[in-house]
Amino acid sequence: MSRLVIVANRVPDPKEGGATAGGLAVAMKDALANREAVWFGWSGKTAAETGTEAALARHGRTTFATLDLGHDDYKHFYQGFSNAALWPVLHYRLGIARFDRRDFAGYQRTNLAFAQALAPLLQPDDTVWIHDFHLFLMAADLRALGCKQRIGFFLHVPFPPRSVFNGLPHAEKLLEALEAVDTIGTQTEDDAENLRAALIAIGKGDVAMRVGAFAIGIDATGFAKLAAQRANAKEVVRLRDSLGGRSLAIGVDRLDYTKGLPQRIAGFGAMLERFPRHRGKITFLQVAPVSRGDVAMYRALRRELDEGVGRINGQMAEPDWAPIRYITRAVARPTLAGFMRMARIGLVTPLRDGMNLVAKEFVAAQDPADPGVLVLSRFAGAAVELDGALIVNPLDPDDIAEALDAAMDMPADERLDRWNRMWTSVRAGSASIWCRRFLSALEGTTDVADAGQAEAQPASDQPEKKPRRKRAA
Ligand code: ADQ
Repeated sequence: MSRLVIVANRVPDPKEGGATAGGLAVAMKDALANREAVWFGWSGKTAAETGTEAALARHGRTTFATLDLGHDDYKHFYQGFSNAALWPVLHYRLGIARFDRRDFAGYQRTNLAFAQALAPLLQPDDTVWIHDFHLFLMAADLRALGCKQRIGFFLHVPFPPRSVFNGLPHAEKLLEALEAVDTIGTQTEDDAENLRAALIAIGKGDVAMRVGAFAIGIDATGFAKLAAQRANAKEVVRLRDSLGGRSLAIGVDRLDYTKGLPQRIAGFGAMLERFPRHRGKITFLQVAPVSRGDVAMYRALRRELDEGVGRINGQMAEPDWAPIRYITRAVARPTLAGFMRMARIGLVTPLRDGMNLVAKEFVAAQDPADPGVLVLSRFAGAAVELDGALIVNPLDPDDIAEALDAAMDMPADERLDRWNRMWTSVRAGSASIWCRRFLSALEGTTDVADAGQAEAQPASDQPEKKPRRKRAA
């Protein structure tokens, strides 16, 4: 079997065998176990200049190939164009995006530097799979360097309607670069349709035919097992004891403005205001470790949350009960799994999210005999599959409040019925199935339109069947 070359902005730590890269490493686990692979990308370190030759480290059948980022590229490629411009625009937040031509130049330079460092490592029959919004241009750079391998591109975040995307200066350049890609994946059919429309509008109808929806999943049974094992772990028992018999609602997110955290806090406050019988009966634990702390928007978000939590706790707390507990430190994954299993309610209310794996993890973590209720944003990709959740508009605190009220009062048979539906779909769309589907579309064993179909998606959400483009010779 040919080698698989994974390209992502971040590369897991080879010393830990890839265990630290979160969702993507989990999703790639089976594929990496079965074939020779290279995982290529940024080391996570900065240096005077971006590296020209990748540092190589071997672990099992995988070679980890990493480059340090130069200080200038870190500023313009990573903090600038990727995180301050593309990230908000792709999440429909044109108004808070910050553009600077030097940032776009840094983005072009870094995509090219990645391509130049990867090209010499490639073998003729490798399959190259590029991940996410940091690397829109890289496939075109590889082609310009003469690379003929199959190249796939998967966008983990949403793709907005083209009227929003076109607000981004240089939007057309990013779309044009996708010409170099053989199979283009998005999380949902809505994202795929938006991307197809943007491509068709610039005369790239043939490229639009290579776009398909491939909903990412989790290692469902693995996470369920982890949660069951941790149900009585020390930290979990400590949390349970501290609740004094009250119900737990839990939120687990990176501290990011797309995750809807201030609105969620306001929704929880609105629930206590409007349904006072729940006061003193429920505690909300929000775990949100700081990410991208050096980007100004993120510092402002942190202040806003500190104030929001402080205000509600100040108004509502009793000497023996604080309604909200808020942790900005990282909590270990196994412990989080145990916390999720204990929770009566999972609050997952992003303003926009490609998929949102936390929603699926919450479902997997539940005790099948007494499952909790998921309150889920209609704007998370996961909402397409998880129709057993209480679906809310995250911008409306009253909607969140009403869903929390319904979740608190939900009888056991309804909780069971909703959870069973969600668990069936989380299992059917596991991470390894996602990986297989995408690779079979890219490697030519399935039509892109068929390969993206998840069993759990309603028939109306299926992409129209489109012919697959043959790879350039
Ligand atoms: P993220 O925006 O990072 O990912 P998400 O899918 O929710 O969002 O989380 C990824 C992983 O990080 C999950 O496994 C989760 O458990 C873990 N995680 C999140 N918060 C954590 C916390 N506080 N402590 C410890 N672990 C935490 C991007 C896109 C998503 C898409 C994924 C995968 O933005 O829409 O679902 O990629 O494609």
